[in-house]
Amino acid sequence: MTEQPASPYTGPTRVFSGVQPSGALHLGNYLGALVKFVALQRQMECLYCVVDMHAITAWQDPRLLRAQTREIAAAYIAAGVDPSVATIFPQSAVPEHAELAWIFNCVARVGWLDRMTQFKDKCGKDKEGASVGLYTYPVLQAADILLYKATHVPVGEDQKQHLELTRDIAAKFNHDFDAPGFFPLTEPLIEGPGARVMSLRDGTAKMSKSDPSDQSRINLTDDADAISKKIRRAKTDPLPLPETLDELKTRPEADNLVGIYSAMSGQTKASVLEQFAGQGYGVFKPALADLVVERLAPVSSEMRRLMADPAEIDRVLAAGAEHARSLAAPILAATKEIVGFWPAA
Ligand code: AQP
Repeated sequence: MTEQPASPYTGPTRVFSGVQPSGALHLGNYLGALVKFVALQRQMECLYCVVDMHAITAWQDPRLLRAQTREIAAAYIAAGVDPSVATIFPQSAVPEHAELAWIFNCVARVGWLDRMTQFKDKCGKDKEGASVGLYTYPVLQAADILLYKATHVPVGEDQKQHLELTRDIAAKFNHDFDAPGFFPLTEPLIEGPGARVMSLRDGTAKMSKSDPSDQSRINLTDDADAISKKIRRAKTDPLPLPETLDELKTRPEADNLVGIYSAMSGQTKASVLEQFAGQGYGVFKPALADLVVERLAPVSSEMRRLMADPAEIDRVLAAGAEHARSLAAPILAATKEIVGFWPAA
């Protein structure tokens, strides 16, 4: 990939991130993305998108897609994103995303996309049957971010490689079109105890919406009983919890549960171990279940309340889209000017 010089970008700092409306949100999405969205909203200008154009890279029932988009917007607000402070909007309401993605399709190299591990993971053995959109998904993601010249992107660890590609596309565009500093070299914000939440059934696999087993994840819409049962049945080993972080390294399931406890309680993993070292899962799992229920119950009840008033969510999404478009349009127009395109009729 291209050598990346220090960015001469001097514009304002801005945050962009998104979640796909492709199924119920889980604890990984909550800790990897939503909690960070809330923490950042008063530090920088924030745009939080519901990326429905990404969702259709895999089949989505058109009768359900708008409701799914509303549900993600409701999850943002229920988690604490304030729509009067941060901009919440659906990606497909801002057509400039697709237009910039085309330009970036002509900047990104096939060799770069061939290295994207998420594409390989998602299409598995059926590469021939995967959509072209799934393959070029990281290019659209770069367009989502750079359409607003976003300088920071809060995401889970699984998105690290895509963010590196966004930086490569920005650097190559700036270089090829002799426009130093036109696009920023965006910084991913990944750090944090919830950056990689693993499946409850397999401590080596990411907690994921597309895992066929619902027992593998805690959904934001699960009630207290479902959460407790899933944690009680979570795969573990027969040993008590250890005293040191080193001893967790070879115990992925124990490490994951300790990590979830740490992220949900705001303590370090070391202090969680201090509290529970020597205890078996008969003690630790109920304590973890109580903590997760206590943290998620207000989020899921607020989500239910918001979903009962779709008109209000639609108002938030429409106002957000209008604002997002007002930021995107001049950046796309300047990009087209640099490329040598005709201005819009
Ligand atoms: N397990 C996870 N731990 C921490 N963060 C995670 N994220 C996803 N899974 C975890 C973060 O959630 C944000 C939104 O993700 P997305 O909706 O774009 O979908 P995804 O990354 O493809 O993850 P999913 O939810 O697991 O869906 P599938 O099953 O389709 O892969 C991102 O910031 C992501 O990093």
